Amino acid sequence: MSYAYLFKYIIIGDTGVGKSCLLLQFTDKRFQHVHDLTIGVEFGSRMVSINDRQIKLQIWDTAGQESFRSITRSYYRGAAGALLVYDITRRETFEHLSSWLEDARQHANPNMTIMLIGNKSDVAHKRQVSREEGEEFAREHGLVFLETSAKTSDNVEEAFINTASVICEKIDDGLDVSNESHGIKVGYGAGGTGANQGGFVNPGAAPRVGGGGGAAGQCC
Ligand SMILES: Nc1nc2c(ncn2[C@@H]2O[C@H](COP(=O)(O)OP(=O)(O)OP(=O)(O)O)[C@@H](O)[C@H]2O)c(=O)[nH]1
Ligand SMILES: [Mg+2]
Repeated sequence: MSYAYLFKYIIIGDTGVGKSCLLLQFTDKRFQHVHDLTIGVEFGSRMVSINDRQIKLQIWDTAGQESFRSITRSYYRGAAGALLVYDITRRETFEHLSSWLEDARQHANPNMTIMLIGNKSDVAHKRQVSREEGEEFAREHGLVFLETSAKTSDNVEEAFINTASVICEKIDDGLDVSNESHGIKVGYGAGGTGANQGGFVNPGAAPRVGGGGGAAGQCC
């Protein structure tokens, strides 16, 4: 299936916050109850439509465990968007956000759009971080913010699609799409491969995205 643009995303945040479940809900509309610890990095992709333009999202789901942190860092390069996820029922995952942001600022390109996500909104009775605190953190650090539930799918579409809309706005404002470090590839007819794909990637093999030809134009 052809696409106008491909955007590369990464999903980051502490182990167990629901990164893989968010991806699974977005690509397959399924929820997984067990914590199937991500080893290294996994990926999925899906087409979305933003103002009638087909955008392919290529999403890299990273391992939150500390021991994988150096591998995760190698995936920031060339990402157009990041979902930075914490668990609203575990305060320490919110407290670690600054350290994740520091990594992102150090290793990602400065134009990367970061969406802050407070996940597990369905278990509000165990909430340890208020919505207001999430909003405040996002405001302070210039991030977009949403609370989601990978279980009920609440706001999951919005998290991925709103991030793409912000990237589209940046393209319309003149972001250089020919610079592969921006994590954007210009489509070329039937170059896309369709929705709902996933797979496992050798943790040692850093992805290479971008460098696509074609004229830059209005995105959305
Ligand atoms: N109630 C509820 N549970 C969730 C939600 N999202 C994830 N979980 C559960 O949280 C646990 C961890 O989810 P994962 O998606 O595997 O977490 P992860 O962030 O990918 O963890 P790592 O791969 O170790 O970094 C699993 O038991 C999920 O079922 C949610 O929105 N609501
Ligand atoms: Mg995972």
